[in-house]
Amino acid sequence: MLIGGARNGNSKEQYGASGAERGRNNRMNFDIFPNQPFAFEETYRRYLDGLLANDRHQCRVSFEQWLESNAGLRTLYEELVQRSLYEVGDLWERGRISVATEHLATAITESLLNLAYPRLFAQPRLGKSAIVACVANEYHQIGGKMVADIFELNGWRGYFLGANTPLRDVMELIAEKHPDVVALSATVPFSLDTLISAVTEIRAAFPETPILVGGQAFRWGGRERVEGLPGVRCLISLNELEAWIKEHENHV
Ligand code: B12
Repeated sequence: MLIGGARNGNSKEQYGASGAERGRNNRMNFDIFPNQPFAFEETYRRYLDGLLANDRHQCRVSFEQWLESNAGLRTLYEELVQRSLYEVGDLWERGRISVATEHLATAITESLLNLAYPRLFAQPRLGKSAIVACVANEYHQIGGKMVADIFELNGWRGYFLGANTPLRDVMELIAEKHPDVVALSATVPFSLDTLISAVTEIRAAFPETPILVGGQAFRWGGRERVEGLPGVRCLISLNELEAWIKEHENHV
């Protein structure tokens, strides 16, 4: 289905497996819910169909059903939201859907993420906080928002600054809030240089504050550029992030 106006994408060679393939590879093993009658795969398919048909209502129904299944917010984020957007990106890259449909899919997704909001604060507050930002000129913000939400879900305060945040503003907020960690998100590979200079400057000004970096930019290489930097951890998934949070929740 080509609805028209598909943009030119980058070549497949540049980043290996297609979004759809990555989606399949990343798919959770639904056998971990042997007693659950909930049909995750069908729900995902209906959700994706809704996104591609610009049908917010259909998406909302599937999203709410998944939310009510109690499979957990991380699963909803990774297996419904992330997987469907990777598929949308893949279809766009192959010229199968228009820019308009891709933008609508993003807008629908962002509006539905708010439905998860009441779930974020079930845990007692731990008195810890994280500042989460997408680096300057990085306009992909959904992954970063999920990162901030995972902090909230685990009892931390997650200050999310959104897309394209100037470093100066991140630094000012760090000075004001004294967070326990700073997390930076980068999606497009050309954000990596900005990310690395941001990390270097934050580290110089706040040497005691750990820094997490992550996002799709690292799918295409670049981990080696950050892993040697003092106080910096590169985490790829929300699962790795939750493990990091658990490890640090008792640190003073
Ligand atoms: C929506 C979208 C946009 C929207 C973003 C709007 C918004 N509100 O966010 C807009 C239209 C702005 C956009 C623009 C562009 N886009 Co775009 N976009 C997408 C799309 C379809 C979805 C992005 C998304 O939200 N994914 C879902 C989230 C949940 O996944 P995620 O970001 O990976 O985050 C997860 C993890 O990575 C992790 N994570 C993320 N950050 C962090 C940080 C930490 C610390 C941790 C622990 C974890 C973590 O947590 C999340 C949950 O698991 C993707 C397709 C794709 N594969 O993602 C293309 C995609 C990313 N875009 C792409 C491109 C090329 C562009 C443009 C360059 C296009 C152009 N020519 O203008 C511009 C670049 C703009 C810029 N300067 O940033 C390519 C990038 C490929 C590449 N190698 O460069 C993709 C992959 C599409 C494709 N298949 O070709 N895009």
